[in-house]
Amino acid sequence: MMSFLILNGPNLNLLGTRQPEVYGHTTLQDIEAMCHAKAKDLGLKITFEQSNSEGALVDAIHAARGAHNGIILNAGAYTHTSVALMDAISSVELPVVELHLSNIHAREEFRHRSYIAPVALGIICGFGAAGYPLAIEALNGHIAAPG
Ligand code: CA2
Repeated sequence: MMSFLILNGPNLNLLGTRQPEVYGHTTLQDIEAMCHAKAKDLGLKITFEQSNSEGALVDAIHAARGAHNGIILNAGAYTHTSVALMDAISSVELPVVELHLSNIHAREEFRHRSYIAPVALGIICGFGAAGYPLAIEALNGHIAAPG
């Protein structure tokens, strides 16, 4: 069975509890349930993780090699700063979908830069929590019919 790692970065554990005007009312637990429902529909297995620590995210990306067929990554603020995450993605040679709840290009200038984008298969942003099932579909479609 195909298996995807859905990896969430810093502060995303706070979703639904603060700044609902930016990030909505949906909690990360709600999003995890949405992802499991979509995975069941498509006959996939998913592992859903969150960490506030850059090193733990690097470790999770390394561990995905041989364990998962692809990664969906919302790296949070590390998206805009982390050469370490970019290098980890390059090293594992797995397809990675970069995901954001908000449209990072419609926000502050410092969010326009992504260290993940150059090593990602594609990017989904601006669709809120609905972006997660969209990313699962996109990754599944890419692996079924690459190119
Ligand atoms: O839009 C996204 O998904 C982001 O990855 C979210 C990050 C932000 O730094 C990126 O630029 C875009 C921030 C996640 C913080 O989530 C919070 C949730 C509730 C309250 C405060 C922060």
